[in-house]
Amino acid sequence: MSTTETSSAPVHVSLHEGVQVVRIDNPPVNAIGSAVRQGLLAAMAQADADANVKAVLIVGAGRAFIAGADIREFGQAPVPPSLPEVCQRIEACGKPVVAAIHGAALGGGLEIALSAHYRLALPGAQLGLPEVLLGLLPGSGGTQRTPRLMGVKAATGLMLSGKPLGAQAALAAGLVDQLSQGSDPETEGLAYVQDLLARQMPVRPTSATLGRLADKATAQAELDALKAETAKTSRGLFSPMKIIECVQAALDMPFAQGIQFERAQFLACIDSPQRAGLIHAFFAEREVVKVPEARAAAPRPLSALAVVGGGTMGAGITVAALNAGFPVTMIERDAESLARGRSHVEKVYDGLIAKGRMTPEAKAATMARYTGSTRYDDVAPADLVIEAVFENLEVKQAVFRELDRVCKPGAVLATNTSYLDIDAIAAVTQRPQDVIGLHFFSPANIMKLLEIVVPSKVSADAVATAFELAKRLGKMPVRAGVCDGFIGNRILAVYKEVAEHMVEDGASPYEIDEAVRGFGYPMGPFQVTDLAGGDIGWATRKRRAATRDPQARYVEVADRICERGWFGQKTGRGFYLYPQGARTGQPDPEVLAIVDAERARKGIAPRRFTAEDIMRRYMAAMVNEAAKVVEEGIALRPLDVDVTFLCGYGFPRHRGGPMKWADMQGLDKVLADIRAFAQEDPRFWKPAPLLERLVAQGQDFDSLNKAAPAGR
Ligand code: 3H9
Repeated sequence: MSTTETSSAPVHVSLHEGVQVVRIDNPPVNAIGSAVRQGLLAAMAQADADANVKAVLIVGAGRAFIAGADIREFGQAPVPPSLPEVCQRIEACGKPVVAAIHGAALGGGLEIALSAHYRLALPGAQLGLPEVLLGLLPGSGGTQRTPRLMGVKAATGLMLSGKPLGAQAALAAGLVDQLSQGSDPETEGLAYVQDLLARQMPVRPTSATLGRLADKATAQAELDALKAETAKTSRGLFSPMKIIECVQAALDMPFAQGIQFERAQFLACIDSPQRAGLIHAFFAEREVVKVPEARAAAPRPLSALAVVGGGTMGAGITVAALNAGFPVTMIERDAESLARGRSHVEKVYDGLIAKGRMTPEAKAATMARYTGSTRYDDVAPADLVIEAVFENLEVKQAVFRELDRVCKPGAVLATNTSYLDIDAIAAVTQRPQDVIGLHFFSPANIMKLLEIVVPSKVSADAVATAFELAKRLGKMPVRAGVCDGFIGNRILAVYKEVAEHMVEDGASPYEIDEAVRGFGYPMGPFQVTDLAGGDIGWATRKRRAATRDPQARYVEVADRICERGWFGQKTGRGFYLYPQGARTGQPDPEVLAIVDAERARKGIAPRRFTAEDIMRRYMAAMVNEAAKVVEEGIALRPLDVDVTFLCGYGFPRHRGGPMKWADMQGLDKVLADIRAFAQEDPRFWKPAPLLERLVAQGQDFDSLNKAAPAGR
């Protein structure tokens, strides 16, 4: 029974039979902003001062315990008290403090729970330290308390992976003391506190014991192994090694000193550009779904899907849809093609079974949702149809005429195209309001990005349905306007071109790939060409040859390579050599000879490019085209470009995306580079008017993210 209630939102305090309940109520996820910190400090002072209080229970209101520090505050002037101070104060309370955890207890949220003396987890609790994903480390005692509670290996694993543990796993790991079955954290927590009081359980600060660090030799050996592994796997990331250093401090230093060390490392992470990039990525991925159409209209019903085409893309899309629980009808033109389509789908599941990641029973249950057909009429029940046939306008138009004939009214008709004019596809139907582009990336069952391409006549609820589909498929949707290549491939074409210019001017493809990897990409552009197959780009170049500006610079190195039948990995050589089916290529002297011959033919005297020279040109080309894409409204905001490149093109996440990268460089610097490069080739290097305008106004791309787009 509550006797007193002090409500200083967002922290509410009430007394229940000697137990002071401290309820954090800061929707949506109880992030710890300054008001929460102040409220918690006051609540702990009250608990110590009030003789009626025998114990304290901390709970979260709504769907989570606490999702962590308020990320929006990072990078701004700190407002006291700090979270480490609050955690110290909780642990220093003279009466037993208990945390009852439901939903997310992440980052600083878990650190609050770890500062309590006892922890109870409810079903569905998620306990984790995901700071590393934001370029940070647990900065409120997490690096010092988790090793004491869980041991070095498990604690460091929790911090380096950022992956949360469920209630049961957290209990097994020593992170919580007790599980309960109920759903209300306050009721469950109160029962647990009363039980602790009845058993006269004492105040139990984690900082007062060495816990699982007591066996120092074992702990050090575990940490040494993790350190060696992290040095190899952290690929230029700043915070993973800092986490290791903090755990070392937990081993070497008394608790209070360890906390000071942790604080210094945390602040170093806060100051790092990686933190800025990763936090930008976090918010960009949440903003990107906020598009005018999804706000204006509700999605249409979405329960049955159909996919036209059983090739690589069609099969990948089918797998993605089956995995999401949809029944899927695959349409192919004849029995043989259909059998091939089905086998493409089954191959994915058989691969998983071979790796022990799926059971044959699970495959059978998934395939039970699959239906194959050679008759268009069988798509009639589908709420959404995705066409994934050959990338050719006439072929796709023919499919859409059929779909228009057979689909039920209100079905969304989507085309999976990378380049084609979706307005021209919609125009062959009587229902252009239902026609949309869904550009999946290969392999479609794996790649996160989904460009939702919005032609001129599509209705808002069809767009909202596409966003709903992306959510159900677990994809990251980005809204794109219609143009050649949409957001991603249009920009890619331009920076790929600059890479080719640099090859002709003196950099080898290998130097370029190395510079791009050094920047943080998993692969360079020529490795990607070899992986995708050089013939694909070659076909596009041949198709466009007639319409290419004869004055524009055109590098023929890739054509010379393709003319020899060297299409990359699948043919054993491309820009690289792949002896005996090797997956990693070796530099090929014959390719360098081709490059030399092309330079000689054009009378180009090669010059040296450093990795920095390469990246400045590569990024300037990317950012300049991206600015044009934003200005033309092809991308709604700069953040949409960032998400496209982070989720679909391997752009290093810690750099936040190309637009964030440009902001962090300074747009004036990027523009100065573009103007300098324009001295050599003014046709290629035309500064984007948006970039010029932002520089003139002293603004950055992020200022456009903050300005609400139309309809918001
Ligand atoms: C930390 O704790 C540092 C400490 O160690 C040391 C400090 C000294 N802050 O994801 P959702 C917003 S670092 C501010 O769509 P879900 C989010 O932007 C932090 N805002 O929901 C969104 O806003 P909007 C360590 C936050 O159900 C809304 O909440 N913690 C925060 O799919 C809903 O989010 C983390 O890294 C935050 N901490 O997933 C956890 N968290 O509605 C980060 C969320 O305006 N959070 N928002 O778009 C998550 O992983 C997920 O949000 C969570 C819920 C799993 C909690």
